[in-house]
Amino acid sequence: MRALRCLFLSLLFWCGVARAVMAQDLAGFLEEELLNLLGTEPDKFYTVVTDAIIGYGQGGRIDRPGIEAMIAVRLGTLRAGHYRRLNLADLDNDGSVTRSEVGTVLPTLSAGLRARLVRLHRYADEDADGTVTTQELRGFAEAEAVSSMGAANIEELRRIMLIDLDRDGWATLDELSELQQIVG
Ligand SMILES: [Ca+2]
Ligand SMILES: [Ca+2]
Repeated sequence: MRALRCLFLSLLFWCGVARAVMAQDLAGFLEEELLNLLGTEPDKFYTVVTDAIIGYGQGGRIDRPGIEAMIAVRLGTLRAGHYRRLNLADLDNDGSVTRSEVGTVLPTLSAGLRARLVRLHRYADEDADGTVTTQELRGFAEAEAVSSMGAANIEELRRIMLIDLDRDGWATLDELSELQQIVG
């Protein structure tokens, strides 16, 4: 009986050692970049990862193409909004917004929106020829979308893949829990 108890205790001890070694290996496995990322605001990053996996992943996991798709969807929504802010003045629907079209629309807008439309038109008209071409409008919408979403936030979304501890190409909720246990 005593021998059995010893065996049991010794098993418990070695299981503990094995777990500690595994945790250490995993911690060593974590890239410095990830630790830096977690260092400042780990909870914020955990939320970003959870939202991404639940919102855009499948079966509790997400891969690199899934993350790129998520970024594209978010940017697309923002781009459409910014595009619309200027495109509402494309009265002849030819894809370009001229200064004269803006002038026609202005009286129908509130004072705040009038100033905004003029400002946006001037800003989007890259070559300052008075017409915002389709190309200029698209460039403007894209730049505004990236700026709204924040280049740093986009990069943070791409860094979600750093939690892929077993390097199988999927960032999973299980790996996130594992990471939370190691890092705290
Ligand atoms: Ca037009
Ligand atoms: Ca132009």
